Amino acid sequence: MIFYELYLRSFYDSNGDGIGDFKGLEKKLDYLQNIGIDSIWLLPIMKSPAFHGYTITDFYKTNSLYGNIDELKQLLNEAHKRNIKIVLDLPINHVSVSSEWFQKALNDEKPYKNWFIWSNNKTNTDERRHWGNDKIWHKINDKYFYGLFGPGSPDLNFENKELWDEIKKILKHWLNIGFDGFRLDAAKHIFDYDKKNMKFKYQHDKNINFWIEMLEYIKSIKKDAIIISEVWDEKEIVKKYDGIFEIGFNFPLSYIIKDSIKLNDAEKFVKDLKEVMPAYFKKKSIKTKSGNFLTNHDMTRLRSELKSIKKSNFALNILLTLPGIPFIYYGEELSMRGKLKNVNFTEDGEEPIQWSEIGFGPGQTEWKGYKFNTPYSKISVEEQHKNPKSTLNRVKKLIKFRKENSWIENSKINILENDKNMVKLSINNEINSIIIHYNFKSSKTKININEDKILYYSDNVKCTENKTEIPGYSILITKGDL
Ligand code: ACG
Repeated sequence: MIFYELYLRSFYDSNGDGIGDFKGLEKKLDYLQNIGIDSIWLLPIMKSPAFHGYTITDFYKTNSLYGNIDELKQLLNEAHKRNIKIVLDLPINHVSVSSEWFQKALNDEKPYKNWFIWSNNKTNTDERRHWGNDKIWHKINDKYFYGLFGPGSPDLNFENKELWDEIKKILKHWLNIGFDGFRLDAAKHIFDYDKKNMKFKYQHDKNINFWIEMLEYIKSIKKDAIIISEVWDEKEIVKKYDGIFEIGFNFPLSYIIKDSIKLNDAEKFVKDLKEVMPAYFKKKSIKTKSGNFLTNHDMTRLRSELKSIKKSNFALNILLTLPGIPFIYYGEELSMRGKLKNVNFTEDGEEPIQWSEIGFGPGQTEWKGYKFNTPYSKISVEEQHKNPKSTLNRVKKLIKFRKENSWIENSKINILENDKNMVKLSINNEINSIIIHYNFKSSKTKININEDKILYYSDNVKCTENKTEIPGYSILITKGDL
């Protein structure tokens, strides 16, 4: 599986309003197929007043700017014809403040009033979020409500079992429309408020109980549904959720890859890799697959984070050669730029994909102006198609290799050699083996390898007798021995 995280608004516009839509994506499925993508994580597309779609006003409707249910069904159909699966992002931890549910709750209407969390005399309404220091209690009329992600998104109160049934209805609704699974937003936040002591507190056991029941329900409707969880935390917390979901985003890994490249430190890479992908170093079976990624829509884009195209291409090489499930954030295949001021302000990492060199034209989305990816800056699909050395063509070549060796997804890692600059590791299953050399240095390095053993390289290598020269920030893959 090769996943592509896709933000519809910035993808392809079919009706000239400058906003990407279902029909537009349908037109561009061939683009994704051509790169080798076989699975899409679609960021929220339900009715929402927010550009990001994470604050929902109606869980059963689509955002009309994106199209109607029939257009969505047709998109799913066309994707399935091409063997592309589409997984829906599902933010159920909270709703939009302007949703009917919350508006009715404000009027004390039942059952909605009990679907939210209200302050009482024990509440410290000045309590702050443990990251970013934002307020978590918000005043509306004469009441305070709990909204961990801000004043626009009151949290739902999952102590109330009625809501569990409502969520099941929502799950069924979207599965019946044809989605292949869900990306479960904010999975560690379902129970993050201790109502007894009126204090913020993660209750991981309760979260896990909730998700187990939801997952059983999903599987009873669609046996092979793909479930991906978002638990953004330290590895100790992520571990608590191991075995619950089929795929779990590996946040620690995303930092490790980027940091080791920044520091040119192959030793750090190896040491940390063993800690964040432990199941891939041991003989035992893997319970939750590692969802590998470099950045997502909540982060500064890869190219801006690493500040060099050589380094960001190297990171993509690592991403696509490790076991687990790789996720490419849209635009990463074009080295798009985007620097986030903070996690509450994600627009800067969600600029329109540029289809043509001039940055405007049919299909181009224009809902926001270019700040980081200006026309003629060589990030358009048109330009990159033409250039064999472009990131787009590199990614295509890399995915081709990955797909020809799809066994890598469920394989094991074995470190063979490692120093400050180089890692030599083998990737194996019972019947296959390859050896990967990662050069974390900016300059070339020589290794003892015969040309006839080479299977893949990211940048031209030079072979003389038994020696091969690998350029800086590049990889070389050779045949392994079982
Ligand atoms: C998801 C979506 C995001 C969305 C929401 C809300 C949730 O991807 O786009 O916001 O529907 C937290 C949550 C995540 C959440 C992000 C944005 N992402 O856990 O579910 O915020 C720390 C915290 C994390 C926190 C992270 C944010 O522990 O919980 O994520 O900071 O930066 C090390 C540590 C790790 C630490 C990191 C970073 O890795 O191990 O613990 O994480 O460093 O310091 C959207 C919009 C928002 C809007 C909301 C309603 O984007 O603007 O408010 O919807």
